[in-house]
Amino acid sequence: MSQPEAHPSHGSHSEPGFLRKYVFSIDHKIIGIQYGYTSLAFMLFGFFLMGIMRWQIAHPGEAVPLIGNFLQTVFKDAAINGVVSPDLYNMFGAMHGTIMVFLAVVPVLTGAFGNYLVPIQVGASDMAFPRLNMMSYQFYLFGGIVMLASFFIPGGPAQSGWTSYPPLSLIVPTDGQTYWLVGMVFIITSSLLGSVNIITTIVQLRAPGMTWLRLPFFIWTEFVAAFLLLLAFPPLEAAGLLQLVDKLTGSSMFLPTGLAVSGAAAHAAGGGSPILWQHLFWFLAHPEVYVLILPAMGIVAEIIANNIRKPLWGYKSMVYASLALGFLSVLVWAHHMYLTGMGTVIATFFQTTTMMVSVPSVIILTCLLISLWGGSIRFNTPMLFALTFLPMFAIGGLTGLPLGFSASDLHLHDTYYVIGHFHYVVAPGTIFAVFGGIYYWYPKMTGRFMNEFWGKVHFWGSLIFMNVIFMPMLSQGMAGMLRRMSDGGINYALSHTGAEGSLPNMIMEMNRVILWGAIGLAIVQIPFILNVFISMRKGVKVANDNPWDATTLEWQTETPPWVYNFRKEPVVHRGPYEYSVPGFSRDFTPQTEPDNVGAKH
Ligand code: HEM
Ligand SMILES: [Cu+2]
Repeated sequence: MSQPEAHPSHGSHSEPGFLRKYVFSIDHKIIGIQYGYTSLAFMLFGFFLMGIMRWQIAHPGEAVPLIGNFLQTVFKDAAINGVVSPDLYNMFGAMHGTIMVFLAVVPVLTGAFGNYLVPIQVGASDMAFPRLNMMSYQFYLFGGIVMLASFFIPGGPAQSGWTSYPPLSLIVPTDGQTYWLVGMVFIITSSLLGSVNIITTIVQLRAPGMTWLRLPFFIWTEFVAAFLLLLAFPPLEAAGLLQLVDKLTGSSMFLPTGLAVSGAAAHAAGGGSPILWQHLFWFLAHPEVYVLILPAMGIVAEIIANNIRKPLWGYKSMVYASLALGFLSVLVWAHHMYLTGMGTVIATFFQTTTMMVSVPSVIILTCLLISLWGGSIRFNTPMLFALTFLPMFAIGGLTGLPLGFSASDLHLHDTYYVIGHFHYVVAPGTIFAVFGGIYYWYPKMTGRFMNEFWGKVHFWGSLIFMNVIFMPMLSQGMAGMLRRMSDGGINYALSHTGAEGSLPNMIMEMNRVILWGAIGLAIVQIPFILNVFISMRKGVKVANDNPWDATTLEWQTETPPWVYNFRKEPVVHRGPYEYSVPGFSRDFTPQTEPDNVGAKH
């Protein structure tokens, strides 16, 4: 992607070489773009793993078409004749989840969008600690490479779910889990470095006049997300290191006394607590879901504000709601653990906090919805993605409520209903926000628009196929289909035919429908990928630096932005969304515009 060209008038130092400029860059925009490419590549890879799993579920025991031989070459006994074995299914399942959450969606939101936009939107020339920023990307990349390398070791990668629950994770007799833990330690370290940078930049480097309540909503969401990462990741890092010690030295932080594996006593000292791991894992992983959703909401808010041409309704409520969301989200983690036998008192506490955390999400969603009222809406591609985020996220949030009550969760836990629930929030929810954001900021990064026609093909296709994939999962889960079964439940269904709780044919047939949905979704990503690359050369050129007639600071500098963002430090005079302000000649008033300029006489 294009990069900020050093302006000839800027000093006399020589142009940095290729390595300095693109590989070891300390420019937050280049680092953001590095994060962007890397995380989208991981997303594609995670998607590919999912595709193979969905084939196996829809056609259990049949060789994977086209790449069966390749799978056999890499995974040998785990893919004899190109058929996905239960072990391989577990590997792909664990790595799909890990890659999507830790290497794709979180990095794209905080690493790519966060890096590219936070300094420009607050009016700074770079992040507070540019070298740390580079290091953060490199740790992330290294963690990702370790994860990828584990595919090629004997025995293959980790296979105990993205949650890595002991004892299972510790008794699988391969090194995949060790790689997973080492990779996670690097990824977590990278996140911590990144969040320190984002927080410091927002606190310290705001341009003159950029008061807290003049910050774009996206900045608030990045701010809260960075705090969540900073507070919630260290316990998982510690837990990961402890699990690594268990794995390598045979200690038993997480292995209970008297553990038997396949009828024989396990080699473990005992005395450890598997439940402790679950607590430490979810203490991060629940806040982590808000690390995904908050910046997604921020992106959606920026796009909506720009395309309704009027101020966001309830900006301040949204800011306070995002702070409340951040605070409450660290108090709900054990709603993933109702089945551990925690007792009614603790369950009641976590049910209550879980219901409370949905309130601020609803506030944000409601504000965005009300904002649409009476706007003269522009239905361009970014806006279509942003608008669709609202109902898709709402489905995700609403389906979370029955999971939040322990009485109903006992039935739904570990079924496809949970899979349906969280994919609605992360896939047509968060990932739609990511797509919208790419279409929206692309002209700033490259000076050209992405193609609208193909953008709309991408949008409609993704919307339809996402729902074809995830809607049936909610029904399957309610019918009792469990998650993480490599045959999609067919053996279970056959062994219970006609019995109470068996899986009817229609529910099983949905596996094939979902496979077609996944194939469709893959196909409609092709125009998107081509659009990103072809538009860089062939896209319609922007007529000026502010092609969407936007108000926030990134649009008030040149395109693509200069290496230090602004030639002259911007001075901020107003809030972020002053659209259609009465008395002004244009329907947008940039944050940099002083009161007496632009006003009608
Ligand atoms: C109103 C809001 C929400 C409520 C009440 C809620 C509730 C829950 C509950 C209780 C579970 C555990 C279910 C079980 O395993 O039995 C769960 C799972 C999950 N939720 Fe949510 N949720 C909400 C929003 C979100 C959001 C915004 C995200 C992501 C952006 C999310 C992502 C997830 C994930 C990834 C899991 C499954 C993890 C796993 O077991 O692998 N949820 N949710
Ligand atoms: Cu949760």
